[in-house]
This record gives sequence, C-alpha cells and structure tokens, in this order.
Amino acid sequence: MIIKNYVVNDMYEAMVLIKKELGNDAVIVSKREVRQKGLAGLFKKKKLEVTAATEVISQNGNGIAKRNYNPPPQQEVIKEAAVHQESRTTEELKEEMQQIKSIVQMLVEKSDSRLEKEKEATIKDVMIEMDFHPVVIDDFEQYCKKRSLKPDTADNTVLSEFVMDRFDRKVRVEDVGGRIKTFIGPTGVGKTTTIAKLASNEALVNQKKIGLITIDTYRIGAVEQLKIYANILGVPVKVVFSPEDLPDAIEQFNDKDLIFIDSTGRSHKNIHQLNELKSYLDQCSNIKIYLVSSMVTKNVDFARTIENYKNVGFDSLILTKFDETYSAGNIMNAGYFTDKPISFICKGQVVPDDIEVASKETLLKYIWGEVK
Ligand SMILES: Nc1nc2c(ncn2[C@@H]2O[C@H](COP(=O)(O)OP(=O)(O)OP(=O)(O)O)[C@@H](O)[C@H]2O)c(=O)[nH]1
Ligand SMILES: [Mg+2]
Repeated sequence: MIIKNYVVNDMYEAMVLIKKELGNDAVIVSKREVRQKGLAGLFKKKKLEVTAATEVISQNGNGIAKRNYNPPPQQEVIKEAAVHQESRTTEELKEEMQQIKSIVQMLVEKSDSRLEKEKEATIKDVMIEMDFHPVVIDDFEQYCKKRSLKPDTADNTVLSEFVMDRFDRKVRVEDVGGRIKTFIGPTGVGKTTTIAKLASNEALVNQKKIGLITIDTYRIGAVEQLKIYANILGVPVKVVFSPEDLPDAIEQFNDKDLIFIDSTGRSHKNIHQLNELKSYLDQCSNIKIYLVSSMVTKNVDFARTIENYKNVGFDSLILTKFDETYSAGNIMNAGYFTDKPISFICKGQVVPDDIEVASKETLLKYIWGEVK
C-alpha cells in the first residue's frame, strides 16, 4: 500500500497529482483544510491536505504493479436483503426510519459542535504553535475579556491587534554597547560563535583593537575553539582560571578598544553553577553582560532561563538560531519576562555574516512569518 499526502489549493489540483503519481486506482482516504504558518497565515487562504492511497503487490523494473480488484459477490448479498425486506411489516419499517432519523440528527449535531470546537481552537492553536508562553496567552484572554470578546471565538484581527500592541509596549531593542562585553547563557546556544561574529566585524570592518578572554575552562575544547577564531583574526586570547584573576586579565588588555569575554554554558536549573558564574562577573565593573538565548528553546525553558539569570544579572539579550525555527513566540516571551532590550539576532552558523543588530522591523517580520 502506498499512502501519500498532498497539500494543494483545491480538489482539482489534488486529483491531477494523485492520478499522475498513484494512477487511476488510487482512492482518497481523507481531506482537510490546513492553515499556513506564522501569524500572517491566519489571513491567507487555507490549503487542502489530501491523503490518497493505492495498493501495491510487487515492484519490478517497469514500476509499480497494482493488484487486480475483485469486487465481492454482491448479487448474493442483495438477494438476501430483498427476501428479508419483504418479510418486514410497515410498522417495523416506520420504526426503523425513526431510528435512522434520530441517528442522522445526532450526527449532524455532533459534527456542528466539532466544527465549532475546531473554530474555537484556532486562535489558541496559533498561539501555541508560535510558542507563546502561557502568560502571554493568559494576557490575550484578559485582553479579549476587557473588550467583551470570547477569547476562543475572537477573530484573527483581534489577535493581530493584541500582538502589535504588546510587541510595541513590551519588546525593546537596543545595542547596549560596552567596551568590555561578556556573553553568558545556557550550553550550546551560540555564545562563542556570537563572539566570533561580533569580534570579526569589529576587527575587520571597524578596525578596532580586540582582546579575547575566556573563563570557559570547564568544557574540553572550549579554549581551543576561541583560539581558532583569535588566530584567524590575529587577536590575542587570555585564559582565566579563577574569578580573582579576571580583573588582571582585563587590565592587561588596557590598550584594546574592545574586550570580549566568553563563558561556560550553564543550565538555568543549576543554581550552584550560576552562582559560580556570578562570582566571576562580580569581580568586574563597567562590564556589559549579554544573555545569549536560542530561539529553538521552548517557551517555558526560555522564560525560566531569563528568570534564573536575573540573579546573575544581565544588560541585554542576544537571540540566536532564528534560522532553525518557524516559531517566533520567544520574541514576545522575552518582552514579558524582562525589560532588558534585545541587542542582536543570529540566524546561522556563518562567521561573521549571520548576525544583525536587532530592529523592531525585523523582529516583527519573524513574528508575522515573513522570514522563511
Ligand atoms: N543554526 C544556527 N546555529 C548556530 C547559531 N549560532 C551558533 N550556532 C551553532 O551552534 C553550535 C554551538 O555554538 P557555540 O558557539 O559553540 O555555542 P556556545 O554557547 O558557546 O556553547 P558552549 O560553550 O558549549 O555552552 C555550533 O554548531 C554553532 O555553529 C545560529 O544563529 N544558527
Ligand atoms: Mg562556547
């Protein structure tokens, strides 16, 4: 059996494709309307998802051979049914008709309420699909209530108005700058890569004198990773093994325009590790702390990361891995969980190209699903 899914504009398009790919014997198993991705998808025409199937018994060099279809001996069944029918009284038939009527009525009611539920689920589904945090979804429900609207049945425009309003008021962007910058955050979010991108641009485009420091002596290969970038750029690196040595390392880079400090990836759940990180940062003054966080992180962990890193302290956010997700909810989630601005967004692994200064315009495009 071959089963294939087709996402098409209409049934005609589906039939042409199914006939071409699965042949004349294919049958349609199901069809349903599907919404396109992103907030903008709410306003686009729905597509049709059609599932078709065909039976296959063998495959040879000439392609797929299909089983001959032998219809069941229906003549026999029909004859039997006719004899049975004659023997029934009019009363019995009336009763049967009544039963059929009530079954049909029940089915119609069920399908109406299912359709209603599907409609109700749409707005919330979109918010969940976009990975909005439950706090944002609650806020939307309050927003609707204040306008005497039912959140579940509010139309698409209400959600867009809400998103625009909250985005405007809660999400901030700003490059917070700083001569000494450190990059903190969970493991693997792109701290070292982001340093490489920023340092490259500052060294090569802006001709700045750069010094790199790493306090990441925890992960095997971390120092070498930073040294590789430093060698390519021709800038010096210092490795710091304890908090009290950090001020001295910074001091030695007195002649540098910019100092980038890399740190060990720390889980937001490990309070002991976060305190250890804080003990390094407490040694320095005039340092800008960038919390790096990945867009791929699910909303609850993203929010918890922000919450738990507040104890370490940070001045701004860098959001990475935009290229790896369709769900831009974390942009909004950031606005709800911190009043610190977003400074940069990263959208790929390429150093130094895949980074840009965060702008509200670009962030909105991600929310609307206009960036693929
Ligand atoms: N797709 C994508 N990959 C990225 C991005 N930024 C970084 N990466 C990749 O993510 C992986 C981890 O990057 P690192 O820079 O080593 O992350 P880190 O936060 O320093 O990791 P730890 O030091 O182990 O905590 C690497 O494969 C990077 O190339 C991005 O914006 N998009
Ligand atoms: Mg790293």
